[in-house]
Amino acid sequence: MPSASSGRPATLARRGLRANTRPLRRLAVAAAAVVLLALAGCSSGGTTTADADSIAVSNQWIKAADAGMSAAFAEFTNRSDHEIRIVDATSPASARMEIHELVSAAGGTTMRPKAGGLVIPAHGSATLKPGADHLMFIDLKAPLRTGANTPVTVKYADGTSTTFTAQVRDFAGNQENYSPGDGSTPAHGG
Ligand SMILES: [Cu+2]
Repeated sequence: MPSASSGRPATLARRGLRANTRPLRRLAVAAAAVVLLALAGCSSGGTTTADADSIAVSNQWIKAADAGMSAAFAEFTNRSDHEIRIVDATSPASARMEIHELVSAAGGTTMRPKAGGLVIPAHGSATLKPGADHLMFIDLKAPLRTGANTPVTVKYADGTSTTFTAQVRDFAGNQENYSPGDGSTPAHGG
């Protein structure tokens, strides 16, 4: 009954769709959904490639230690076109790990947690080495013996992570940074 629904402008449109245009409309809706999915896929692919997929780890090794603290070193190469940050590290070898940097202080060089984590520049690399940035093992659960292999996991700002295995090596240099003799915990800075 046209009179019953004459007050609603939508009636005409609805009636029109009721004919043979309905399959077309359904097709249009499906097509729009596909376009939206494509757009979503496009934008996520272009801007949020997992950090872990953009980082390569090389030259990794760990300083041998009997107890307490030690350090892991490595080179992280970023093949993406955006900066990537390592914000955390863990290993079964120690209770926890910290990302450290060295700073000059009144009493000499000391180390402290690196604010904001370790930045790996776009199309660049970050090198962790004795006397510079490093991943610190805190409270070793067992001695790190020369030749053993220990896994280390680094977590990126986007929540993805990379686990690499590093070999324990003897290293006599740069003992001053975390020598147990000079009150390592206070110097450590937390
Ligand atoms: Cu340290």
